[in-house]
Amino acid sequence: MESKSTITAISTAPGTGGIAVIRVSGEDALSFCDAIFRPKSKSRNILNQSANTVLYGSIVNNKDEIIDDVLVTVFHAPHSFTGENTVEIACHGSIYIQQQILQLIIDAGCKLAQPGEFTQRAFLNGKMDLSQAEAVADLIASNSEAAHRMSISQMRGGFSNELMHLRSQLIDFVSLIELELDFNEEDVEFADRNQLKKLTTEIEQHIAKLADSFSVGNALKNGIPVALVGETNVGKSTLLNLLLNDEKAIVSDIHGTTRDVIEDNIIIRGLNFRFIDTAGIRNTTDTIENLGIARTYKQIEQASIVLWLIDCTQLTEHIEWLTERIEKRASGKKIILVFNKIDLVNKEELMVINQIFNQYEGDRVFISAKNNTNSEKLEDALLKAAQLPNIQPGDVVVSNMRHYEALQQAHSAICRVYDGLEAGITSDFLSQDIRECLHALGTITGQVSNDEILGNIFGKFCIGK
Ligand SMILES: Nc1nc2c(ncn2[C@@H]2O[C@H](COP(=O)(O)OP(=O)(O)OP(=O)(O)O)[C@@H](O)[C@H]2O)c(=O)[nH]1
Ligand SMILES: [Mg+2]
Repeated sequence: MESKSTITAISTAPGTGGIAVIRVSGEDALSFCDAIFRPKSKSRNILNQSANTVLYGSIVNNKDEIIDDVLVTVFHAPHSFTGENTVEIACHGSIYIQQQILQLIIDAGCKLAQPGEFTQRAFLNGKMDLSQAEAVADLIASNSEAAHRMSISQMRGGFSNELMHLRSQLIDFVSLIELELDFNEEDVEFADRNQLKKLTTEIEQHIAKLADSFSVGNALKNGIPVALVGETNVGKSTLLNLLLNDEKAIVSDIHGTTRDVIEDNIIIRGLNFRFIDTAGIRNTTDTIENLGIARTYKQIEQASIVLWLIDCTQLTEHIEWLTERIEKRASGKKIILVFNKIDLVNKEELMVINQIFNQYEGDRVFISAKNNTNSEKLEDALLKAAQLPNIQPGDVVVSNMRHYEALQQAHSAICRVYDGLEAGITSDFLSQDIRECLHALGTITGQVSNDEILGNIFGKFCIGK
């Protein structure tokens, strides 16, 4: 990447809006913008404007025609998001105006920014570390209170501070161990092994706690996976459509309508759930349907919550057969029994079907997916089953797979250090494992990175971010 070149992009969402913002960053940002800007007050221009202030004027083309009246905000390096000279032009949000202004800036010699290039520059210029830069993307994508809290805490450096603390402990540790290497001949031990074991345990626990938070972080970010399962025709797809408020899945009274997995996210009372409709479980010789049922089993295994739907009008004769198939795969997960089609049965019939599942302890809800009866109760049960800790502002929760994998590597390295101390291995081997732990943690914050890693991370951003 040529970090010296000046880049530009429309930073607001594509399309028409009240206003749009075009960002220009790099050494020549001020002069490129000054060339197309006519200030309202003749005595002022972008070049002599003080930093962090706003200037009112017009953007004009090379025929001196006015394109739009705009506000420009001027930032001087290093006090900007990217750490470079930056101008943000706020114009009226017509797509035509945005494109015209962008074109004029490019004609002045500016380059169109690559996806994520502004944030990448912020990282390369030391304005933030890699995990904070990644949090910018998460913050933009956050669609629930919890996801927002996680990403804002990460962007503001909550996670980075914890990693910095761990790294400094490890660096002290490794320096001490490596000092011993210098006196190898004399067989000295500067560092008290018991104290080192204590420190290693502390570091190990800290890393484990961060890694463990991923299950919560991942669920909050990508949605808590909820599988809708049961026999054919019990109303799984009807319930999915009701929850999503969309005719996403085909509903019919033909048994075995759904063959494939159909899924979508929905926020319920601030929590992100991922609902997964599946093929109904039954004994069938249909090859395609059996492939679908195999997928259902896989979804049960991957879900956190299983909604087991039962048709109140059809007392299944294969309860044991079915129970075995669902329970075997759902062990350790929250199962909610959902008795559907209560509009078709009376109270006595409902009691009978309820009793059939008496031996069953899980939560139960009685609904009519077709008539939207008791969906609030189902939501209550889902929220109770989700049992995610309440994320408080400032809590550090790992939600990024790359960070999680790095933490796992760091964890196994620090465990090796502990085992090494127990076994009394020599300092050179200890130092190798501590350095590996440091390396893994360094990949999260970007102290250790390469173009491939950066390309992977920033390539997934949108242009203009
Ligand atoms: N009366 C009534 N009918 C319902 C209710 N829920 C679903 N149905 C009907 O039951 C039939 C089957 O519904 P689906 O949602 O396709 O059932 P499914 O469980 O997805 O079935 P498969 O995809 O075949 O496994 C349809 O005719 C629905 O209209 C309900 O609460 N009350
Ligand atoms: Mg279906």
